[in-house]
Amino acid sequence: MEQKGDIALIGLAVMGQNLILNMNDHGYAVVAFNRTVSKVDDFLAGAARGRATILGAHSVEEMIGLLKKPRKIMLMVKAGKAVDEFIELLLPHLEQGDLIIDGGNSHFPDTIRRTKYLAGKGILYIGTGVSGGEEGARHGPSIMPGGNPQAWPLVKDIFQSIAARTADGDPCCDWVGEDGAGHYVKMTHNGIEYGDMQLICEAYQLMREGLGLSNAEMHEVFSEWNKGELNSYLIEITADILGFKYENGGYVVDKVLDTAGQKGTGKWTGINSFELGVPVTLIGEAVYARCLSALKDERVVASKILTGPATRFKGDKQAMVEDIRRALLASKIVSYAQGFMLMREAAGEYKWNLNYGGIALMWRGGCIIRSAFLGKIKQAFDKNPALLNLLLDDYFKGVMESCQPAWRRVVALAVELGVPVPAFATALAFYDGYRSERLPANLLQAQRDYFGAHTYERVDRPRGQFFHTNWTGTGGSVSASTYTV
Ligand code: 2AM
Repeated sequence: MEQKGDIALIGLAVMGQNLILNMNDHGYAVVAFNRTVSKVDDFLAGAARGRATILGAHSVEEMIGLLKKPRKIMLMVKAGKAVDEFIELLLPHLEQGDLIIDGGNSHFPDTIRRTKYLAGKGILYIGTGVSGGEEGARHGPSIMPGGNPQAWPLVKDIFQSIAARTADGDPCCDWVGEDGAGHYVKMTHNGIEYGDMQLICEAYQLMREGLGLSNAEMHEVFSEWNKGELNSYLIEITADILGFKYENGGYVVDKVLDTAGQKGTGKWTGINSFELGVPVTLIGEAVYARCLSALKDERVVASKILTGPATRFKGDKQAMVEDIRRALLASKIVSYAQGFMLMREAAGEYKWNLNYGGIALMWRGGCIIRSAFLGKIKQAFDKNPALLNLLLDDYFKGVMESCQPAWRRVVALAVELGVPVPAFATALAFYDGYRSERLPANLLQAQRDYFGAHTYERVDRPRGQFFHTNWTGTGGSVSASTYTV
């Protein structure tokens, strides 16, 4: 009997190829296809050489014929138009109950739209986040699938077998939720990744510019940090980078131009946080920090015109390095707290039933933000699935308390020295705002009522009753009734 594939994968760039090899290692027969068909033969003769259960297809028809039913077809193509185009190419060949999976970095509204569109045609759809880069795809990524719930049993075994595993053996893959939930959680993951990277960069900048530490010294510091609470992939690679030299000497990191690129997932997280009204300030600052870094030419001009303080650090460097570690940890807790606040709001808005402990577990291994810390977040949500905010969990509250004095010293020092620490500072401002029973929004509401008769609620009256004051004696006592916040 002709060999048939358990699943097909379209898109033979490195991520696609590596996912195929990973699935094949776990005993699945995979059909490989690509828009540029020559890449199929290149793959079969190259990375897939000698693997009898990786089957090449040279047309959509051939690929369909090589699949067991119900057919499962995974797209690993460029996000956007390419996904819609492939869906249309596949549709005439599919039967009710077949499944299309999009494993690219699609924007979640597209995934919501596609899930609904295909459900109307009796075709199942999954949009899944896949994180971990090329290495992850090959040996164990974090996989965050969402879409049509009926589709999950069809690929659960495949996905969970190829995913990364935690030290306890749990797969870093579980069902996230309906329609766009998987891609939403992946987007939030990427936003948090932006935040984590920015925090590490601020710690580096403070140690370098503020304390005058060398790359070799910072390599040691990050290696040390990686042994404790901050243990994570990003701290680990930072230590590596700071120790990495060209063959003829000289540190690579010192030669890298200081302008950041971005592909847009951090920006999407920021935009969505505005839309949902959730103060995800740290990711926002991380995106803006990349934008500011990209203004290299302007900064070069400004650096010759604008001045800063002449202050030098004169204290105990070793003690300040420990303070910076604590500032990083506390800021990171705020960032994750904000990320989970965002997902909670999104779950309400888009009608998803998200499992927050499950999400922390999916991020625990395989992906770029993998860390020991996510194990603690998982524990917090296991203890209390309805936890209002991570900061209110006993463990995290304790860490915040022990880090707080150091965190304030670090932000104060950065301000004194003129070293920009937007993420450290915004995290601290959020913490102080979140723990404030009273904020100055009383004055803000008064201003709004003063110039626009937007009305205000009163501290001594039930919520929902609105008042207007005739502040100037000429504005009248009629409020602006059509205004909604
Ligand atoms: P290609 O090899 O034919 O360029 C990553 O770019 C993957 O997405 C590649 O497999 C690439 O196919 C595919 N891809 C990019 N744009 C595409 C499009 N518009 N239609 C189909 N596949 C596309």
